[in-house]
Amino acid sequence: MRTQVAIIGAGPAGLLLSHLLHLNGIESVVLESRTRADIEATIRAGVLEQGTMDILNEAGVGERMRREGAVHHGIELAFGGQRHRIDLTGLTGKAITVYPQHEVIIDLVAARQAAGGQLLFGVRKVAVAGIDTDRPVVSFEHHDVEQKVEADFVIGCDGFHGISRPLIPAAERQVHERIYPFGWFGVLVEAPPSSDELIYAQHQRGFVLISTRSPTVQRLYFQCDPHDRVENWSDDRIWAEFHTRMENGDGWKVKEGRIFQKNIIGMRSFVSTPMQSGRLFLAGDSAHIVPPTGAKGMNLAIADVKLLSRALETFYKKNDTVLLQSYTSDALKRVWRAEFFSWWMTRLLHTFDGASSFDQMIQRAELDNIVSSRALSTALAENYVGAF
Ligand code: RFL
Ligand code: PHB
Repeated sequence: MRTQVAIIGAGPAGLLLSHLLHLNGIESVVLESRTRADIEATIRAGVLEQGTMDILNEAGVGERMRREGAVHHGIELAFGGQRHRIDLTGLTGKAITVYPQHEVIIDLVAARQAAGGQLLFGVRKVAVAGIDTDRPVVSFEHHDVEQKVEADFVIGCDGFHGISRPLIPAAERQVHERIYPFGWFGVLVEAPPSSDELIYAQHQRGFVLISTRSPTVQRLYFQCDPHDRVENWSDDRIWAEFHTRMENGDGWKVKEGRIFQKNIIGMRSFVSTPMQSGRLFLAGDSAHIVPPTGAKGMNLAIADVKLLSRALETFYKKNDTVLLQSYTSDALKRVWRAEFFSWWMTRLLHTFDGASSFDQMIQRAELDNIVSSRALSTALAENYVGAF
């Protein structure tokens, strides 16, 4: 096989890149190790920035998102027994949309298939050779048959555990990382929304996030030990934790329902640079991870591939490599701002074992400052909606 761009991984980054290239007349092949059913059912992110929606709309894959996504104009911060609204739209003129990542995946797979795109599921043993030549080759097994695809470029969109990042020679690579001493226990619940807007809550027993998926399905998280096990948490124990952390006697209650999924998510901040070497480029979680507190991961993946698609288009249309050469530094500007915001939200809202009473009072003072200062609320809102 021969193609212009070989893309490893059919997450939001790989699928959208393939589609954006197609819209510019550039051919690609996407290689995904999981099945279509699997990628379309994996529950992950929920929040799309305005800029992400704009990109999906411009790419012609936003129709269902506009119809089914819920536009939110604010979020709430809860602490000290009170809830405080951050008026995202009033402060920034922008909003966010709650539309689950797996729905974005469903829309992108449908668009690729409708356009006759080459999207191979269930591939195994993906390996890459020759990224330092202008004809790299990706080999893989598909339906037990060994195959090779020769390309002009290889794009690693294969997430944090993929094979692409280690292809960048260790001597060129630098990693910046922080692993947090807590995780999130996530549940999916059949219930109506407990709140019209997302609630980010700080409590001495740990952080809680009240999010939503649809009018009938809610997504709730609470801070937990990252080494804890789902089996240790009965439904009753989970609800008791939400009630204790969220309720302050004003009558508002987290709405219970049937819990149909439970998982524990580790938290890390991670950036690997450069995001390219020779003819290999990385996009999304393969190059960087943020803790989910800032709701930035999928938005960053989409921002990366927007830059890459423009750089590849400039290469193919004008034989000009300038944007390819500056890809890492262009992408990292946004990446580091999101790393900062995600780290800051995480530090602001979580309970740290061993925090002194001074640390705890400072955390509360920072929250108080944010909700009582228009400048600080605006800074939070600008970062949250991705206003730059
Ligand atoms: P993905 O989605 O991990 O996709 C990578 C794909 O590559 C495949 N793959 C391979 N394929 C072939 N050969 C190999 N050797 C392969 N190795 C891997 C995988 O099967 C997979 O299909 O990466 P991508 O495209 O970079 O997208 C990143 C996002 O998925 C991620 O950043 C977000 O989910 C993060 N995230 C959130 N982001 C947001 O923008 N807003 C949110 O509200 C938000 N909430 C979250 C989140 C992530 C969470 N978890 C589970 C970590 C909430 C949570 C709980
Ligand atoms: C989610 O709905 O899964 C979600 C929302 C906001 C976050 C993280 C996750 O910050």
